[in-house]
Amino acid sequence: MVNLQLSTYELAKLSDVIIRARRIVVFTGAGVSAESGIPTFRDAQTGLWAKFKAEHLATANAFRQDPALVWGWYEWRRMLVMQAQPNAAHRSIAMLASYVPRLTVITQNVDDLHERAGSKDVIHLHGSLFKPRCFACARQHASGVDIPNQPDAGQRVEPPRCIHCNGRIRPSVVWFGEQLPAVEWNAAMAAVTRNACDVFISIGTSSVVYPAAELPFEARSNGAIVIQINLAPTESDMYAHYNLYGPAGEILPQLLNTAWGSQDF
Ligand code: BV8
Ligand code: ZN
Repeated sequence: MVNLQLSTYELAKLSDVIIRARRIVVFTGAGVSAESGIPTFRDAQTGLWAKFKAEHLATANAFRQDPALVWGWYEWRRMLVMQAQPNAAHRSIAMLASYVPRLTVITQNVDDLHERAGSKDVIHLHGSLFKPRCFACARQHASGVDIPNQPDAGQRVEPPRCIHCNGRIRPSVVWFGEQLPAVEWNAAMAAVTRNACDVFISIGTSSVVYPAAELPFEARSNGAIVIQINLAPTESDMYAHYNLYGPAGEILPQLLNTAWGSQDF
């Protein structure tokens, strides 16, 4: 049992808020996949990338300058995800859908662990590792389901070429300086504004990347009770009514089991 750092009274109050909620939004970042063995975005990069900051690799310019370096990094990450399993946090989020009338899952992550845990209609604000497309003509590329050729951390891998225009294939993620996909962003904002959300649970994000990091603030200003579950304090602490510090794979199941008096999560 992990210490939820709440008094008995606070835990009872929070449990009541959760079980009364009709519309819950769960918003996740890289920390929700950490217990599946996926390095978080700002953890020190390993191998060749140790001397790079993720922010500098996750850009169109980095890809233009050195496509093999960037494509190798994404193939290494895709391989890690394909070898990983969803963890207790992903599974609890998927299970939560059968406990509330409306659950919306919004993620900044480019992995598919929410889907593999059973979550449906996940809103990916920053794209996916699994739908590569042509950098030149934007047509989708067939691959993305093959096992990468086992790139080691730091291996450069030449990106494949587009069969239509011979342009280089890129990951279908949103790089820094690129617009978020309008459909996904509008769906995320619709889920937290105009009093659409009773409870907003932010899990495993440092809340430094915009505009995604606006969501906890939007939810709170639209009347939601905001719960943050994170290993450490973040930029969103001030927007949360409850800050629960610790591993998501322990905190979230315990919080939901306490709320529903169950052992299902
Ligand atoms: C854009 C995909 C318009 C690629 C990513 C204000 C408004 C608009 C834009 C900006 C703005 N200010 C600055 C900007 C620019 C920029 C930005 O936000 N920069 C930051 C660095 C300041 N934003 C953009 O460029 C966005 N585009 O706004 O378009 C525009 C257009 C042109 C010019 C200007 C504006 C695009 C942003 C999307 C970038 N792409 N990912 C890829 O994945 O490779 S973002 C990247 O960061 C990942 O998606 C990641 O998910 C995301 C956020 O990081 P986190 O998920 O929070 O991960 P992190 O490692 O930081 O934290 C993990 C947390 O988990 C930690 O707190 C840790 O303590 C915790 N944790 C760890 N283990 C556990 C745990 N918690 C619980 N349990 C555990 N076990
Ligand atoms: Zn093309």
